[in-house]
Amino acid sequence: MEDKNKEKYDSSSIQVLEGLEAVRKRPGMYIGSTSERGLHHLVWEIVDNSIDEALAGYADDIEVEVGKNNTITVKDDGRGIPVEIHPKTGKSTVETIFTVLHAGGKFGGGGYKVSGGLHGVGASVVNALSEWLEVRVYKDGNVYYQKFVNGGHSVEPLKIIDTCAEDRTGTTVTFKPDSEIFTDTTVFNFETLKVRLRELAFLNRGLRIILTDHRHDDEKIEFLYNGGISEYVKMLNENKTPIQETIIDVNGKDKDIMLEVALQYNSTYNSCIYSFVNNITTPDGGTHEDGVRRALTRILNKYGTTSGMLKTNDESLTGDDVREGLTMIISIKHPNPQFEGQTKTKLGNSEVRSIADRIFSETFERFLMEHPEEARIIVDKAMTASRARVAAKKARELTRRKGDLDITNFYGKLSDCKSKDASISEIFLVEGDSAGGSAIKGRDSITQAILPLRGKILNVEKARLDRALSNEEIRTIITAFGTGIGEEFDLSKLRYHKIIIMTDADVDGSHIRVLLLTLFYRFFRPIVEAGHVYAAQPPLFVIKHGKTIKYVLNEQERDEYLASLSPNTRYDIARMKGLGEMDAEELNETTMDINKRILRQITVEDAVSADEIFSKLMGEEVEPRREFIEEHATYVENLDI
Ligand code: TTJ
Repeated sequence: MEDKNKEKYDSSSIQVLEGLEAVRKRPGMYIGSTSERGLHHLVWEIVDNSIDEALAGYADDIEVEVGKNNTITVKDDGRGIPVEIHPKTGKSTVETIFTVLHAGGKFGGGGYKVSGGLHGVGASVVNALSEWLEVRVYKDGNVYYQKFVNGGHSVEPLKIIDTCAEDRTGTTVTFKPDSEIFTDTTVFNFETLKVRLRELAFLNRGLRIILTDHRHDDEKIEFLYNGGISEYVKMLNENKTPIQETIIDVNGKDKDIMLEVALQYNSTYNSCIYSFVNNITTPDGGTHEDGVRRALTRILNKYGTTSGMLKTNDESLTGDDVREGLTMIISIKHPNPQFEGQTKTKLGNSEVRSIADRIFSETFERFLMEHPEEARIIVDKAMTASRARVAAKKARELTRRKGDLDITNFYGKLSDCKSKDASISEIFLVEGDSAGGSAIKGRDSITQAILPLRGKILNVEKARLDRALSNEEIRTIITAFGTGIGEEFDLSKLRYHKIIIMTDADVDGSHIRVLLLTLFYRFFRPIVEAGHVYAAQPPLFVIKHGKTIKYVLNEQERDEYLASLSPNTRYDIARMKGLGEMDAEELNETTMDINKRILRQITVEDAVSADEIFSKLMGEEVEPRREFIEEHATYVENLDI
């Protein structure tokens, strides 16, 4: 009897090993690659089984441990893999799962399987690619045990090796990846494990996942998020400034399909949307993401219109408009997901689109109705994005159209340089007509172009960026640069490699600088990044000393210069009132002459600060704006002193 069983066991083992040998021959087919990524894939394959048990409602805790020797142990408190003989293989279900290819799902008890793309190939693939693997199942007061070596060869059948508490259940698997397969590395990356396990905890509200690294002082991290994906959004917005208090949380179900969405707007201009299907990330989106995006745009337009914020003449908000500053997680659980595309990372099930749309729009619309203050902030943000988009389009059209009128106007304003060599050409953006006049007289006309900006027109205190873009002066700037704007932007067409902002060192000058930097940051960022933007540094004081005239940039220089003079030879110090006060010679001498002037190169950080300041300055209320300007006057001054 015993012998006969053993024979049967051996013959079916041979077939099984042929299957596992195929995995070892072409591991890439099963786990994508044998690089570090493939190595970690083994962990996900095993963890997915425990997650499935948790999703089915039978496990609460999952532990992942990295052993000193780069082994991995995954432990759960679920029902434990069935230990009975499986009718199809004549072996225990445990052994079947670890040795028969694609056996995973078939032995499950229904529910949502983590499967799709490369995932879900199962525990047998991990076994095939391991030097050794041990499994322990705890149930009925027994500890069942089986060990496999050299790519899935069982040492002996599943057997009871110990007793345990009657009520203890669960599965524990330990494996050591085979260094003959993973030739790049067999070292696990703690950060990689941490990020994905944390993500799994976010995606599965209430699930506790503990990660321990025995290689490094037994470092231990526990992930448990009762708030689920809304805690994920909170983390993603941690280093940003949310513009609304609430993290909007949507939860709904349609037949077997469950949808969860969490979102919150922040003050940036980017959107950060992550979507998942059965815990698997779908970087190419798909029908779940389409449905939610569509609903978001539609509902915000509807709310904008009914609340009266969007006027009949206003353009509708586009998808891009409503996604500016949006952080959003979309997670669906689907019993039968169909993945599309080259990399199988896009959800294809067409019924999901309308289900996601309906569930999301119902809750989101109710949220807006019940939180009018937050609704106003969101719609307002999207409307600002919309205006900027419309203005950018207008500006694009303007720079594209070489209409006669514009050109006449253009050359009326710009005193261009004679050189056509951009690398030696400079353009000075000069505050005020009178300083502009002096600059034109004092320049080197071969290499220096002058564009006077009229302070009054440019008074940015009230000008929002979109209105600023319809401003003549700014349109002239855009035309002068020659690069185009937005999608048509081409840095190689830049006509001047130095763009020099020349404004007074006072509050008005600061305003103009802030507006210009914001404009550059939003519409010509590569110009800033490439280091083409500079601030001129006009002197703040003039000191007359006998026949000598000395210009100094700031108080410190003034004091140092004065200290260098003998006390009885000091006389006549004057504070420069502004650029307009200097004649052509003075302006050339102090601010423009390449051999004498000091320029400050504007960095992206300067432009970012300017953008932040500008955003604050955009507010409708006059008083807070004034306060802000006064409060930050020194800072704004520091921008180029
Ligand atoms: C399947 O349905 C019947 C009761 O047991 C269910 C089951 O297999 N649960 C289960 C499997 N819990 N945990 C696992 C599991 C855990 C690890 C770490 C590895 C594998 C391959 C399975």
